[in-house]
Amino acid sequence: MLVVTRRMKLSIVYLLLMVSFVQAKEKKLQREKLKDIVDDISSLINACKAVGYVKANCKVDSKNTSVNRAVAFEASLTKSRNSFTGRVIFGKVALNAGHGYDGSTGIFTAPKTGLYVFEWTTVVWPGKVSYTLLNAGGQKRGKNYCNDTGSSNDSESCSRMSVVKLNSGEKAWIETYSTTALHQASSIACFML
Ligand SMILES: [Ca+2]
Repeated sequence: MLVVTRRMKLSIVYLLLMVSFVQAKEKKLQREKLKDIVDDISSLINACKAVGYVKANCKVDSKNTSVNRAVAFEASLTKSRNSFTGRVIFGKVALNAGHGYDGSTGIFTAPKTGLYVFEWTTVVWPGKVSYTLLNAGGQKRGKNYCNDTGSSNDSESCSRMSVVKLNSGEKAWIETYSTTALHQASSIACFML
């Protein structure tokens, strides 16, 4: 029969203490390693923020992609128009990111404050002239004059780009400044910088 002596008991207790001490030390080391890794990542993110590589944080929000944040539209005429004045309604809408453009009125309403780049191309056929400008936030900007009354029997295509600052809710559209004819190939594109 095994006789457990006092000395043996002490040895077992000592052994158990040693084992748990080593385990605890290992756990502490693992924690420290993990902390080092987290610290490294944090300092990397802070460095990226400092140089502007990361804007706010590293969270990936699937609903906050650049396409979903973008404000941009593109549209063209649904039919040619001869001898008219007033707002030009580009009714055939190909893109309307941010839902700022209304194809039934031709009016763009800025969904947020910022700089907007407008480009519109007017096409006129022989003997015709178009006079258009960008009305942005109540200001008349960027005249686009297109004239095909010369001797060459072709059409003309005239483009104009204009950059404007619009506050959220301000409106912009293309309008005529004299009697105008526009071929249905005429179009507009706009994006927020
Ligand atoms: Ca011509």
